[in-house]
Amino acid sequence: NTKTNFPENFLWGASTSAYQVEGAVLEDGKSPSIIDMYEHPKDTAGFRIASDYYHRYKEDIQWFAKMGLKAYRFSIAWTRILPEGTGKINQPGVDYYKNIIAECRKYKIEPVVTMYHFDLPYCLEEQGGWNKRETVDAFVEYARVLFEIYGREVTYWLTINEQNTMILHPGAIGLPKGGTLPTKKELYQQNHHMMLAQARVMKLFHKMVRNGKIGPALNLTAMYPASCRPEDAIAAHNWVSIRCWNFADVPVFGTYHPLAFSYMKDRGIAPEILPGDMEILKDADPDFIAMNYYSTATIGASRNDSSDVAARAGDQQIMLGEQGVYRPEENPYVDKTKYGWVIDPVGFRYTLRKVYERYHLPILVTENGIGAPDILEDGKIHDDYRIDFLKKHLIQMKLAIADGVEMIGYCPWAAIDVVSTHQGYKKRYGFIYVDREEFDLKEMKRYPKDSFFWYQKVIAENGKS
Ligand code: BGP
Repeated sequence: NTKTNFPENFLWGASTSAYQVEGAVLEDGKSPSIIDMYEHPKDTAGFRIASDYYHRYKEDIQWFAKMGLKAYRFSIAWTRILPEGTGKINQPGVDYYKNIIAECRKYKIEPVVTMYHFDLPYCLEEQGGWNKRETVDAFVEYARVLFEIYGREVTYWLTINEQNTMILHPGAIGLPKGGTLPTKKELYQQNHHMMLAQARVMKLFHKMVRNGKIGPALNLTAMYPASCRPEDAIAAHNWVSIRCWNFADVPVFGTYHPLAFSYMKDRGIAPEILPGDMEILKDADPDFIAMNYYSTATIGASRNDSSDVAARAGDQQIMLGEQGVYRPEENPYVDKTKYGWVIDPVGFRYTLRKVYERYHLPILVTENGIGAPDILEDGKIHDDYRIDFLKKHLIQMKLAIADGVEMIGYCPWAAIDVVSTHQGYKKRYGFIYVDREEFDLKEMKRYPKDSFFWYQKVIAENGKS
């Protein structure tokens, strides 16, 4: 049924995250986050200035309004609100996000707030970060401050962005000084602590923010077995359980995914669970699932040698294999971006179906998009590849709605050009071009891309196609 329309109040939005867009990393009382202290590829733009949105948010939100956005997803930097991680509140930081929310409201743009997008305060990291239960308390304290200050003005809240990326691919957000990443055992312990933090925060939210809605924001992706060989099907099931469901089952069902838990136990990497923890996890009760979708995975049976890990189908870290568990395989039926990420619009519909079927919760898509080295020519950016990518995904999203999937909205990545996690400014995602090169800041003038005008029309017509 292609006649189904998008719901009346569908949130047509777009996303950014604080560290990738704001810059001003030590301004107005902000302290460094782990992002500011970690090592990043030397040949890419850093985050110190990013898109200079910290100083230009009024102009940028005006652009968003021009595009017709109904929602804008952004993250709050913990280090602007509580520079010491806990305790003293930094008023300029508080005011900054109040102003952003006020600007959104001025243009009737629904703010969608991510509380934590990879940028743990560095001072907490120095005290052990998520290895420590104290960080659970710190996150709850931070959340209480946010709900008190912004709870009446913001309806949609996201707890933690891509917890699964942080745990499964810890190097994705940079390398700690000295380059040593946590062990798997430590990572699953950190994961458990984040789960506890998230559950306590959701419970607190439902007490403090009466009409608000809160959800986890995970990178969710359907998978295909590489063939109809039964061993491939088992491996693919391993992959999706460990990579996706294990992270959403905990907030929704209050339990770890059984298969993923056996995997952790068998390898001696299961977290220490203290008495009372499982009761806390049962308190989470999210109102919706927020989902970042870029690609699908194709998974085959492990060959039980080191080639499982080396076999990288595409450049997406998300696809790394694990010896004895699964290996990524090439999918001959899908295209890839210039950066090797699988392009799979039909997989988007499939993922939406799978997520809805499993959790029966409305879905807000909080990221989806194509990274490309856009070119500015005579004040224009002809990003037809982006229009093509997004158009195909919209068609599939509409079909998913016709399939019965309940959807709140769609916030592609990104509202404006931001610093990419791995490729700096070489790889752009925005609807609005920021005129800077990797290391040449120029004037950072903003230009609407062709995709800006395309999306403007999509929104004006509520996705009619
Ligand atoms: C997601 C992150 C975003 C963004 C996006 C694109 O995992 O939540 O913050 O970075 O991926 O990734 P990249 O910038 O590496 O292309």
